[in-house]
Amino acid sequence: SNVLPPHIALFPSAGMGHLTPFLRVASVLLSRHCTVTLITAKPRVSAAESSHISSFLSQNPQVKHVDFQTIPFHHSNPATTDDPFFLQFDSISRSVDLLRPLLSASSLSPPLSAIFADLAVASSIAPVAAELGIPNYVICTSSIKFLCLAAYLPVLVADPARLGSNSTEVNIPGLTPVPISSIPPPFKDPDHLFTSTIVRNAKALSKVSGIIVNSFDWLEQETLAAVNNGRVLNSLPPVLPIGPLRPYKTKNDTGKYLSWLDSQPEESVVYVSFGSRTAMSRDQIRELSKGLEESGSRFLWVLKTSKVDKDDHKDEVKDIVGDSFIERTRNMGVVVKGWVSQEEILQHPAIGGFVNHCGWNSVTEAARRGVPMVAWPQHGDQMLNAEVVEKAGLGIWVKEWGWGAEVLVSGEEIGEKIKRVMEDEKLRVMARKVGEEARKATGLDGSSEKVLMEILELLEQ
Ligand code: BUP
Repeated sequence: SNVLPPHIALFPSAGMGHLTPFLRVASVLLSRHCTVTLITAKPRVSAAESSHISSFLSQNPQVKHVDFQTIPFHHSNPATTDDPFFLQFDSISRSVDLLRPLLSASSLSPPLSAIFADLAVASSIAPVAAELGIPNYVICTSSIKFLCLAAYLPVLVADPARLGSNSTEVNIPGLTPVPISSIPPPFKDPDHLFTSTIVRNAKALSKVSGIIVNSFDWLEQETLAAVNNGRVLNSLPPVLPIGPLRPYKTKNDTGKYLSWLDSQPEESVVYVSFGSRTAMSRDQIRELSKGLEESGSRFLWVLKTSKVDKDDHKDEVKDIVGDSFIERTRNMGVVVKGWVSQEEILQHPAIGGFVNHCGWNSVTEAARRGVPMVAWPQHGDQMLNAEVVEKAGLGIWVKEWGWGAEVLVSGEEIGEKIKRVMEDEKLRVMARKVGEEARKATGLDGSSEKVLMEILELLEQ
């Protein structure tokens, strides 16, 4: 027969944690000969998003690009957040009507076989896709565990006592109870923009053809089985794990830290980063620097002092951590500011441990290499992700450290945990096993590879 590979439109929302997995999916689809249209919203929140979109498009000139201007955020109620990423989720959702003409069969050739849209914009794109007669999938950029909480959130907010101060845990059918302390704090306020965004989009999930996730069967086996057996909510479409997604090819990184890594012994360096959206307090930065020094380990530390990278130019590294720290640790570590190639760093043989906030992309990158982590959730979905990390044996999570901004963790404790992750052979072996399972999942006949093939076969034209 005369089948054509599908033409798929990818529609990420704001932030590198969302854009990155979408570009990875784009690159997988291109390698399977699909036609890809990338939908992006202007203005972009961070400089990193702008530069990654441009370089991806220039490296993959066959990708069609639909760039649309969003209507600026306007809320009639007093704003419940000033987080620019949450505000942008909302602006994008409110502007999706502008996409209708751009996605119709008369504008895109060949016509679209499917739209893969971010969970944060699912409810707004669903009616557009339905009207145009295009199958609609959601890509969830977090863990399956968090997806389940998000899907069930409409039920929880309808009964405020369940997330109230008297509850100790939250019961979601089919899942092990979630401690109330792990629930993203905004979820306790139904009016918070993050909560209302998730609730609105969760309600649209029953209308989509499937929910694609950057996870793999082995990593979240019980959760995946529960959700796909209809135990969480029987209205949910299939959850389709195709991860851990491989990085896409980028320009060669020329960061000096890579040549420094080249000269370090195998598995001797702890890599420290808290993702693209966490601004750590100066006090916590000071304790972290003590911890690194006390651990006695070599380190590569990516420092961030503002939520959006555009605001992050003011202080130099030495102004933040102090000249004397740099001097004392001259032979032990490197502190950098600005964007690094995290995937490349995590794949480097010199890296032996990872102190991280458990943004889901970071977790999947650590899983691919089997690098043991110190999980230190900062906000949002990260405690649920940390639970996955702990359960899989990919690392340790000190629950008493709480949410990043709420507890000041001492240098001594940090040092102790880093030492453990770098020296505990049992942890290393368990993390390595995660790496093996990750490679199996995406290899020939692997669970994720099979799911991907099934999706593509369904969408062939
Ligand atoms: Br910062 C930084 N280099 O310097 P997460 C991040 N990354 O490659 P987040 C770099 O961005 P959300 C840097 O490898 C990962 O793929 C990193 O996503 C990459 O966390 C991505 O780990 C960051 O999910 O996003 O940024 O907090 O809050 O949406 O989870």
